[in-house]
Amino acid sequence: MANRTDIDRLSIHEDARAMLARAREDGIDTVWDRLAAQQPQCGYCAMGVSCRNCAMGPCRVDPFGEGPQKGVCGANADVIVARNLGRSIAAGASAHSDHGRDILEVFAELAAGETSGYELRDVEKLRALASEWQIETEDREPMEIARDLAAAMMEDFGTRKNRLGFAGRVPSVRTERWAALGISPRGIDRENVEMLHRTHMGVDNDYVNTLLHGLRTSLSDGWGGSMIATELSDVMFGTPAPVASRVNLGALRPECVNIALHGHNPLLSDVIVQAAADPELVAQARSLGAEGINLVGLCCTGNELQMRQGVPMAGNHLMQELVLLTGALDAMVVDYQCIMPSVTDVAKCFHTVVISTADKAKFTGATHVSFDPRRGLEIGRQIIRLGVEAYANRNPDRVRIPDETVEMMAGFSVEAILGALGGTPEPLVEAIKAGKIRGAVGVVGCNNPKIQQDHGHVTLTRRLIENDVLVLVTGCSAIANGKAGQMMPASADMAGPGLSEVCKALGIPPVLHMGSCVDNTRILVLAAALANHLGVDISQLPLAGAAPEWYSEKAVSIGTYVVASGIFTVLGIQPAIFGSPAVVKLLAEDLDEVIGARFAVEPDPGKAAVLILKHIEAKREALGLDHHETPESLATAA
Ligand code: XCC
Ligand code: SF4
Repeated sequence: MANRTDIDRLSIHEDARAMLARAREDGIDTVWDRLAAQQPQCGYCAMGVSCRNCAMGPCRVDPFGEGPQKGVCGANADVIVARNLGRSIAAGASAHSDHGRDILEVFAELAAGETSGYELRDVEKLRALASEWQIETEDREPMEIARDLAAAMMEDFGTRKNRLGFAGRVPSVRTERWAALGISPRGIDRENVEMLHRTHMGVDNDYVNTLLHGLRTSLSDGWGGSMIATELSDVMFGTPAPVASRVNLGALRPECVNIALHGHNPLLSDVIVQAAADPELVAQARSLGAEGINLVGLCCTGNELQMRQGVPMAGNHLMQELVLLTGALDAMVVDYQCIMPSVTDVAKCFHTVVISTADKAKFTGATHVSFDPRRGLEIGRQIIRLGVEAYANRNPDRVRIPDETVEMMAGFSVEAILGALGGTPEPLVEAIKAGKIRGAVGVVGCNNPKIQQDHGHVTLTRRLIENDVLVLVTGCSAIANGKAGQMMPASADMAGPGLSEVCKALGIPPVLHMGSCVDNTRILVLAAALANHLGVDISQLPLAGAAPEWYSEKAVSIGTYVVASGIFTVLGIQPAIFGSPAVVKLLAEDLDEVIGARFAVEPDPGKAAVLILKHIEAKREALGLDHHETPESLATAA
């Protein structure tokens, strides 16, 4: 087995450490061992200067200027780095948008009356979306409206309108800027396909042009595919409202059948929640000696369920192997994205069944139950039954559940936030103007074993709220902050005096859970609403984004659409671009002039907080609001 570093350095959390110790005892490999086994990782790839886009290659450019400076085709470091980054954006945007399409297809089938287990839970939102999409709503049945809305949204994927249906949400200054740069997204599928085309050998050989299209590709995700995923999920599964829930491995219950729902798409997991309440299945679990059926979430499927139904959360990305090591998980049900192929290997060391459900995401060693929305409930029951049967094989002597759970609050959709504010953004705007809240920052994204698990998320968030910055979280960052106890109304005590006062008056936490990774669109919608309310561009607002521990291509797409939407974004992990100083300069400096925002990279979360606070104060100054001098380093209260 590979060398292990000291366990405490791998995660900030006790539950993770306890399971890492068990993995060591039992000789079970985890993501950290495999990272160690990969050292040293390829320096060319890390700098983005390797290319295998064609069979004249693979090629690499020597970033130190001694070896070759061009690939066989003649591509230099700038072209190679830009092409690689462009493909990453397209892969991430495709993942989100294909998730959006899957939701849309089931929504269309629901509207056609062909599904089982689905309903229109938020008809008010359906009507609002339909009017936004210019669909007649008066005197019409919800199902009829849904049919037309589905058809209109389908158009956005393979559109010939050359405009996205949600484009009306974007402040006009921003749409004009996009148009001037030639990066207005025309269609969801189109931009991704065009990126693959452009990055084929011998097409787009101008790195600036490639990267501008990268912005457009990401916008087709943020204002297109992901936004459709979020909005239709709300219509079908309910728009989230504040809900109390719990988090960490203690969410598993030794006396119950434990089933984890892992991945990103709520289509099946929502039905599984319904199926788990089936009295017949509960009786079956009891007949085997269990007290009941306990569902827990992982990653973003977990976020979707926690936001809407308060389902407790077992953990984020780096917990997916460790949850198996409790010996108490009977089934792990997976849909797609961020599910490590290793889960079936770890599951084999225990009695746990891994059940894959998406035909596009199969796993060797898993039991596949093909998802079909027409038989949703029946399939949901079948999956729960597999979990109950696996419980019979559990060895109680091997069960080790490490921790008491921590309480957290979820469910802050834009609707819920505006609701807490009394229906308009005005009180938030006033609090920002008065300086009680300096600004707002989206801290989002993944875990990456290159960073101590959750240290980046938790530390950056803490420094920001201490300095009166409201933090909005999604994805794995939400779970990290929940586990750290920063997401209850009482956590207002951790915040600076201004933010604390506002949170206490409203009864909200200083760190608001806005959902899954596709739900980063909720942050865009909120930012656009604030900008529109003030009659300014998004880029003028005291906002920022951060992805302190990102790993995935989806995170690359998210970071890019956030910047392209006018929001400064700090990454905690270096993207593979440093082999091209020109690309770095473009993304970290020149973009500011053309798009009003740029990227920065800062692995130290304390320093990242300083960068962000300086940015926020500069935006405040430009808006004519009071502004502070930000110290070069922040006192650390925690
Ligand atoms: Fe995946 Fe969404 Fe990243 Fe977490 S945050 S590791 S993408 S689960 Ni989106
Ligand atoms: Fe090499 Fe060019 Fe082919 Fe890439 S596209 S592998 S740089 S020849």
